[in-house]
Amino acid sequence: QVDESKEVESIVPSYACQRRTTLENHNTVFTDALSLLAENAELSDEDGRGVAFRRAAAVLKALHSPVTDLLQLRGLPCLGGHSLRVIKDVLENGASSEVEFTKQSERFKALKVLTGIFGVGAKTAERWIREGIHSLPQLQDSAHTLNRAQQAGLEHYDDLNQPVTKAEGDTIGEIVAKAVMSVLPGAQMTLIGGFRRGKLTGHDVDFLITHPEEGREVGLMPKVVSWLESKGFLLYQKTTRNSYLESKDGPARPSSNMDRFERCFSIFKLPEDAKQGTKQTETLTEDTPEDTCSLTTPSLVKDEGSESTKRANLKPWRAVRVDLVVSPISQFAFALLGWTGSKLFERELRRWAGHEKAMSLSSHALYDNTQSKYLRASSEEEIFAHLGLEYIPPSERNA
Ligand code: DCP
Ligand code: MG
Repeated sequence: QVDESKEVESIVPSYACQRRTTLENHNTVFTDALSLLAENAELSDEDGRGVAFRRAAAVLKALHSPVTDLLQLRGLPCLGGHSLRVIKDVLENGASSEVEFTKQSERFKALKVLTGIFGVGAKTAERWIREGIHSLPQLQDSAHTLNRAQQAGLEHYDDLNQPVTKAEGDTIGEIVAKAVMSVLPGAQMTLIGGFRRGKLTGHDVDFLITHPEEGREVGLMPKVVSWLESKGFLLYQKTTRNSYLESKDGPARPSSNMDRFERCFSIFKLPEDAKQGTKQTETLTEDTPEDTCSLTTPSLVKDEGSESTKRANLKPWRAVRVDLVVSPISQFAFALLGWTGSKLFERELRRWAGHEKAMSLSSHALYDNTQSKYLRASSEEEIFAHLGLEYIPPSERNA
């Protein structure tokens, strides 16, 4: 029996970054349940519990067949008592009573609605709920002043809560690529996040921009943003600076060199016609959709993101969350690995590095604490090799 469990464990190693997890999930009934409990824990400021559920779900995602009996789970890592109870409940009753209870709870529903607003995190939602705010109309009627991000989030609530398709992501990619090439010929842009892992939909579109010549990327982000803004493609943007500067003899710490812009959180205005195909994008890129602004219906939130409301809007564009990241070429491989995800895969990579290799991994660098030095890499493959891990391609990082 000992041998048997050893065998199972060798099939499913305990760190998600040691496993190949494709999008083909044979156990969605269990992973959906565990993910919902993870989400509820994260929204309730219980990150430890959240991670435990995420890890359990990830183990089931890595299995090659559906679980039909608890005995099949013997020897598998990361399945704690709580997760096993949930799985057992689903096996025996078709659903988990805890999950059903959570889904129905006013608190969870309110947390979901409020954190569904771009710019609203769990803490803010929690504060509002304590004041009796459970819905968007209640929030609008309240005296709360929303920040710029939250205002934009509220205004585009329905669009931003509708999944982004790969086709929409590709169209946005063409527009961003055009912006990048216009302001810095020779710069390179890569699709990152869920779409790089092969997902068909996502909550946003993520891009990484660099230039093969170190330093040429400095100042690039504001130029890209200005270009997009001048063409009317941005409904909202917030650019944050890169505060990272590698020091020769110590771990990464924030620098005073604040002239490298690094990240832009934006809400893109994607013309409907552009979604049809790539042909029309060209025209739309030249021809700003500025004049269509007036068709925005600010009443979206007041009631009812119902289908009929959406149809009645007839606005010829939709809002899409887009994240842009600029990295110097020397950090590109780390940025690429760090921004491809999944979130759990990233977390597990960093945990592996720290706990198993005495290294610190970030989206900027890999530091070896034993040798007291940074380990360079110009590809993801090299980083996996530094970490003593078998290379896992993006499509198999869907933990
Ligand atoms: N990321 C991270 N830590 C953060 C933000 C992002 O590790 N604080 C990484 C992991 C994510 C990737 O960046 O996979 C992109 O972030 P998203 O939130 O966009 O996640 P995905 O693209 O994976 O999911 P979705 O398809 O829903 O956009
Ligand atoms: Mg994403």
